[in-house]
Amino acid sequence: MTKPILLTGAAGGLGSWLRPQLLARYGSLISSDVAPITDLLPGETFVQCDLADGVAVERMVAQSSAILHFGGQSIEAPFHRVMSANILGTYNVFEAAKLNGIKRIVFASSNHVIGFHETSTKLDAESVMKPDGFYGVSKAFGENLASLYVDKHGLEIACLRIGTSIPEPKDARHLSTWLAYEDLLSLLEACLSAPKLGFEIIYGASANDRTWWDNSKTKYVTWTPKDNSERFAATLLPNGDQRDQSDIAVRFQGGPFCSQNYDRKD
Ligand code: 15L
Repeated sequence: MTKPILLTGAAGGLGSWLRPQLLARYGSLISSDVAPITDLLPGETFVQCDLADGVAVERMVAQSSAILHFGGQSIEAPFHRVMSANILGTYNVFEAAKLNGIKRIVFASSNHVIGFHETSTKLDAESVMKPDGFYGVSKAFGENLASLYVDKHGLEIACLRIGTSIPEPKDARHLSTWLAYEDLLSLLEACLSAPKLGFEIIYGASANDRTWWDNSKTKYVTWTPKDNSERFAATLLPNGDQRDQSDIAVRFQGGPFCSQNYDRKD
């Protein structure tokens, strides 16, 4: 019998929505988080695990066939917090996969890897990284670590630069960054079912009219998002976009992550 897929970060916002969806599609799932999950579903196994604990991560990863790595710190935080949850945590997950012969990983990276690009710039998979905080740097580390594990150890890793995955866009920036939950799910399915996957970078956003991101350079995964944030535009911006375009949180793609602790003077 094939081993189940492992979902790290299963108690988080995206993890909680994904659990029943993944169970419906794949029949079984190992859900892991540092926080408890008490409403287990049929076919689901819960492993409480701190990703910074390499021994525990290895034990857990050994039970799985593929990994959806959504665990860790999901917003900006002091460096040491980000370091243990995301830098050490992601190393532990990838290393455990290597040791256990697990090839396929989907890594929940973030748009904050490229947050300091201006919103007037269109980006693709080859655009340079411009992280907008320690969190963005940790995701950039995860992407580089993925590249290493693919090139040196033959793993197959898709890095999803997720925009804003929430039920509905809530502000003007989200009209560019929104990833509808159903599109996230179809993206995960596309990554898991691609016949071959090497190192892949994919921007995780719906088919938004106002997107800044272009996925035409993806090599292995075929994915067509269906939703489009534009249907919320009239409600969110009844008088058009009146934001001050020189505001740091408006000027750069990472939005409020860019303006947080920003003290550059020139
Ligand atoms: C992220 O990476 C965060 O995990 C999420 O909470 C949002 O802030 C999102 O980026 C965003 O940029 O909107």
